[in-house]
Amino acid sequence: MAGNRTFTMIKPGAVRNGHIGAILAHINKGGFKIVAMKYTQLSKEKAGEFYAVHKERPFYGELVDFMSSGPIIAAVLEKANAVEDFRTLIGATNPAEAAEGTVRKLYATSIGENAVHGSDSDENANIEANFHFAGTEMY
Ligand code: 3AN
Repeated sequence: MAGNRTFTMIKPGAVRNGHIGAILAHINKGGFKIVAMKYTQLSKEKAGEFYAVHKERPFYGELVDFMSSGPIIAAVLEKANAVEDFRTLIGATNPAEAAEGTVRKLYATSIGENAVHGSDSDENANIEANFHFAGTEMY
């Protein structure tokens, strides 16, 4: 059965470009409830740990530098079928290929700086939520 929670980050580029409010509104309009949220900055070490699955990819260094380059919004979202529905809401990894009206189409500038993160499975959603939040910080 599909889970009802996913994890997201509004990435440093979208924060720098002033899109926090618009992206949160988009998330709410999409029917997601925010059950945890913080405004924080990842250290290089923490960003490296979060994206460890991509360690062998050529863009890993760039990704870690970017994700630690400024503050982010980290949040846990709740909705039926959360992981899949949120990935539909944000659109393809590459904003050039993202569907009209998706968060990445509207607010991302490139594949590397693609505005938001969205978990790719229920298992990873749980791991990623616990990476950023204590159980007592999720409501
Ligand atoms: P998604 O975030 O859509 O699940 P992943 O898991 O393939 O995509 O990639 C994780 C992150 O790595 C992306 N959000 C993006 O910032 C970065 N990334 C993925 N592919 C590339 C690429 N070809 N060049 C630069 N950065 C990339």
